[in-house]
Amino acid sequence: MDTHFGSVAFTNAHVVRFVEKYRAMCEPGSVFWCDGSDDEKDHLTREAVAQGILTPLNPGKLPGCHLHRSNPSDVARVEQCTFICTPGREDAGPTNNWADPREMTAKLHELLAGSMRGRTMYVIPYLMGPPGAPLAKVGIEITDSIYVVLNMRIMARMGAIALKQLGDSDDFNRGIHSVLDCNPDRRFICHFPQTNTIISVGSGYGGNVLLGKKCLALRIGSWLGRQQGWLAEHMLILCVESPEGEKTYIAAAFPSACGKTNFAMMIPPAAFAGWKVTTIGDDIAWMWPDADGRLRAINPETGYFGVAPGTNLATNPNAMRTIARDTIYTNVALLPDGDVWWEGKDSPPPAQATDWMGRPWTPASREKAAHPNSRFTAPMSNNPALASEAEDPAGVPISAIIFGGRRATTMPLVFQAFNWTHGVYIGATMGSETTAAAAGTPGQVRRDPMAMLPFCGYHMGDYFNHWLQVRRKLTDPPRIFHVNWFRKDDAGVYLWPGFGENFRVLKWIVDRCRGRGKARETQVGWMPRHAEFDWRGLDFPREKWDALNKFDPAEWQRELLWQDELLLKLHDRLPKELIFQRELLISRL
Ligand code: GTP
Ligand code: SPV
Ligand code: MN
Repeated sequence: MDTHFGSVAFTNAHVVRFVEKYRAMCEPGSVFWCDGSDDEKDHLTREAVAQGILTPLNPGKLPGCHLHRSNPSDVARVEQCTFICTPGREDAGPTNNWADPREMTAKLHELLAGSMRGRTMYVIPYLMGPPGAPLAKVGIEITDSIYVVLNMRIMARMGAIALKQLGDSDDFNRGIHSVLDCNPDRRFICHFPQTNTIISVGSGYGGNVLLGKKCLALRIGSWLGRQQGWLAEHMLILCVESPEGEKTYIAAAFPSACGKTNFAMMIPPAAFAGWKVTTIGDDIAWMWPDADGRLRAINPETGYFGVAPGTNLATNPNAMRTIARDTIYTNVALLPDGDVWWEGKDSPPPAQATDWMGRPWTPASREKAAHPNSRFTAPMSNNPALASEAEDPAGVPISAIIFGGRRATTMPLVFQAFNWTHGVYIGATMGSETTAAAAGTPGQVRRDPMAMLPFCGYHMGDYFNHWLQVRRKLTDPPRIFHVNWFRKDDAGVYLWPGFGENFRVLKWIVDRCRGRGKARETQVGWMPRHAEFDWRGLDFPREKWDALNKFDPAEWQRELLWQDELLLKLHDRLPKELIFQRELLISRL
């Protein structure tokens, strides 16, 4: 039995053939062809509520919002279950899990056989990127999860708009997803770049199953980008507008749960009257050299799948407004009045709540009320600071690229690379503490090159080389910077206030790009002096600044040895430019 909601016809023969193949394999009770309409959303939302997948929240406080509780064993990306399936192991490189495409396909098809009996198979056509953008891409995701359908319609342009862009073409990403029985032992997220196919089984969590996001936009995207001369990056995109109306576009790569959404939505401190920051994207950037030799960027997504803990009216007021309606909350705590709560939402904690696993919770409880990786899914159109450029198929010209990690020691607040090659080295050797966004122990410093360690769909050495090659097509390359909001003092307290105050760093970066900002040359790059920062409205003592930017030779020595671990792993495909950069850094140190 088939359900077609609106009037959208699935006439593309390649799509029909693809769906029939998996209908025969998965044997669903019915097939639901999604058109992306509001009627369809209402119908599916009612169905999800009836099945207990979503809980409606207080309609007075949070209109159109719902809570979802995931399986407690399925709360984050699982890097150990994520595979790149290329004919040769070396094409995936030593930083990815690899599997033989034929063997993995056989194993997955066996798991999928009969997996949807008595259930509905949803067919989701979606478009990544504004319609008409040169890099815009169509995907068809088959899934047996209503939660996936309802999230996908927030995160991507779904339904008729995607089918229109596709026309009769065979050029679409084929995505197959089944939750199966949500058993971690049968959890595989597999990418087949040669056939532009993704198969994900055994999970219902965001990055594992919203296949347009990390799987297509980054892993397959980076693979396509290398072939076609563009970059698919784990980056936010924002616009800084001066009181005079001068606009500067900036992209920034911070690892998962290290501050992209917050930086992309920041509000400048009150003293910077007339300055504005607007959001183009909060997680993914597709960037290409344009005919004028500038790097242009689009955000392929339409929503924010953001970290809830730590989000509040002081840290991120734009996010709080964005998630006040039409939002799906996953694994947050529920209050008796149908409101939601998480650690760091506001103080004091509620007297009682239901925790993310559905158990009674009070402030005396030892465990957290919300999962540390609890998330909101909200449409970007809710964002009061959404940039009009977010829908522009021509994208925006990028003036600066910022890399940043979560580092309690060693790394200063901000420094600028001497040039593009040095900037690529800084991005390639970046380190950051692990977070709750991926399964595993949080708080361990690891190398996370360009925040792409879990997302690069091919050999990291080739990826660095691709970055160096892109430079050749740029006559006006973006300046490259490194930031760290997370340095701590000896008592473990953050030295930098962060959030909106990060605007001071942003303004220094804009001024550097515009040839106005001052800096001194250091061993690691160009750094601002205390006097060269715009401190209006903030008294930030000189001693604290010195601690924040302290250069510790012993720490840098350890840093270099850490970097070597990665560089050695990649040695047979490591561009020689990066080896020279390492030597230059050592001689400066
Ligand atoms: P992904 O969605 O996983 O890619 O994460 P993200 O990079 O978008 O990170 P996000 O902005 O959601 O921030 C993650 C966590 O870091 C949240 O708990 C934030 O409150 C916290 N955070 C963000 N910016 C800052 C900052 O400037 N200083 C401090 N101390 N914490 C921050
Ligand atoms: C990340 O982990 O970087 C995220 C969340 O943005 S997920 O979509 O799960 O990848
Ligand atoms: Mn991310």
